Amino acid sequence: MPKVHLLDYVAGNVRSLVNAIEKVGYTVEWVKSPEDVEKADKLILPGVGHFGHCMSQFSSAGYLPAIRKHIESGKPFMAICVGLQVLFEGSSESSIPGLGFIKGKLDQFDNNSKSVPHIGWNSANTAEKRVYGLRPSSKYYYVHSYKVSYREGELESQGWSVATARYGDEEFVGAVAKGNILATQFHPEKSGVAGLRVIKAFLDGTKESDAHGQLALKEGLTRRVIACLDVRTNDQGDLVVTKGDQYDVREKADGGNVRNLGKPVEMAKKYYEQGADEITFLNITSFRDCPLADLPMLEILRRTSETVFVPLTIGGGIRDTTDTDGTKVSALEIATMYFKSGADKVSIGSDAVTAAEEYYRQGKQLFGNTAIEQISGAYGNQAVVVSVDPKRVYISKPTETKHNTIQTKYPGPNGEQFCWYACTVKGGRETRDMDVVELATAVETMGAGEILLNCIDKDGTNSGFDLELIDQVKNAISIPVIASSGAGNPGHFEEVFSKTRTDAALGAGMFHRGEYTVKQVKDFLGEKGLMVRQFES
Ligand code: 1PR
Repeated sequence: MPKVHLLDYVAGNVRSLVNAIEKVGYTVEWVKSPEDVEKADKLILPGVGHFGHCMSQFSSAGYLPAIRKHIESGKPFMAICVGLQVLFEGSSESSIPGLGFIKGKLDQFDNNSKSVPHIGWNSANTAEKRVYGLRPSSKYYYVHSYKVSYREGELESQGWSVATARYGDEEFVGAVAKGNILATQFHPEKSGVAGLRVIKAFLDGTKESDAHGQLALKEGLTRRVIACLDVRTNDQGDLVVTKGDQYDVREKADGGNVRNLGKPVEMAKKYYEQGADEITFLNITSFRDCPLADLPMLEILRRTSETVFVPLTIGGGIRDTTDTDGTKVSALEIATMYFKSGADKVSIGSDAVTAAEEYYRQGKQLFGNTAIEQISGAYGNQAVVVSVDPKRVYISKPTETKHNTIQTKYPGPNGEQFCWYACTVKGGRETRDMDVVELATAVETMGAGEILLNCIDKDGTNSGFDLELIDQVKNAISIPVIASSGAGNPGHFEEVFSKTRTDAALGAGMFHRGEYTVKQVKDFLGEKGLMVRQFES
């Protein structure tokens, strides 16, 4: 198989990139030193995290002259995400200058009217030009807070072909190509078949793509639909996908066995092929075991990332811990194991609540030592999701509590008109004196990039999402929110997208029980005029 060289300098999920390269018929050779760069014919520079961190790692390892030489020699060069960013002169994210191959600087997305980071599937529109397999009708997976604003003619006058995307009222650069260089702000290795096509075109040297698909351009970020797999070991010792009713995963009859809905890897692949925009695995009983002994979840990620080319999130047990032999293991080390196995994001549940409690106890001070801060510091905010498990506490009037309350359309058992959402830990087993707004704002400050907003009252009820909860959290923070719990039919997805400002919506039981497919949800959203990405085969 022909070879491609991959620069091994960054932390993050390079496994998916390797899998994607192998999928299109190439093998990967790692570049481990500046001398190795000279051996490369085709070189790929992956990038995650922080602009300055990325540049300083390059320069301290002595890579800068070797990369310059490679690019100037005219040999094929591809850069991804922060890899694209460092080709520019600089970024407002850092005072460290970029490589300066392309004139211009990056700045942050405006978060006044939209969530930042920009996470999800957006266009890479090349107008009439045909560039490296990019199609105007396709969608690609982006995750970033900083962007190169697009100003018509500016990059073109330097000889670049430009693909653009639009987020709210901001138009930005999705990809650029010139001569031997292709750089994408999106992650082609996470962009399904559309992304694999771009990687293949680059590796095959097909700079001009086919005419296929030069049809309808649908610019903008799509509505993200996520399939979630709650995973645990059942009483027979097998790792299975399960699903609770308000977090109770045991059958009412059948001897109270753990509900077994299928095998994690197979089900993830099925949802990918139905068009799921992301897959989330939650290891729901991780608090009982030592996570390091929990190797099956690593294996699940490894195997899933071989066939599933959309982002994978893993949750459960991400916290500082002690291994069975007494060795201390940090949350960052556990997250690193997951990233190396194919995860793009980790989701933190109970530990985030503990960290937020400490944050308030210390008078809203950050010490940099929480799992959220450590992991987002090393891998970027976009890699850290906080999973929240709130449940309603009803009250007659807001003055009965110090917490952030809402007036609810759905009164409590004694006709209470108000409620607040109490945070829980250990899968809802313990309730804490902290409300969901306090938790969400604290973790946003610590560096979480996204909130997975479950709701114990709604979980498994098939009665629709808790729109009041989603509104309350969306109004408090500017990072993206994933609505979760209660989805029972495609109409519930339409409702949550049209009645709230949620950034994504997640379903579990309705997919696992085979009542609806992800495709049916997306078709329905499309019929209702909401933009979605469809699976390309
Ligand atoms: O606390 O960091 O170890 O993480 C544990 C993780 O496991 C948390 O993300 C927590 O939400 C999750 N978890 C723990 N126990 C359960 C349980 O069900 N007994 N599952 C559990 C949470 C919620 C969603 C679910 C949606 C949609 N599951 O993931 O899939 O509610 O369901 P639906 O569409 O069928 O209504 P830590």
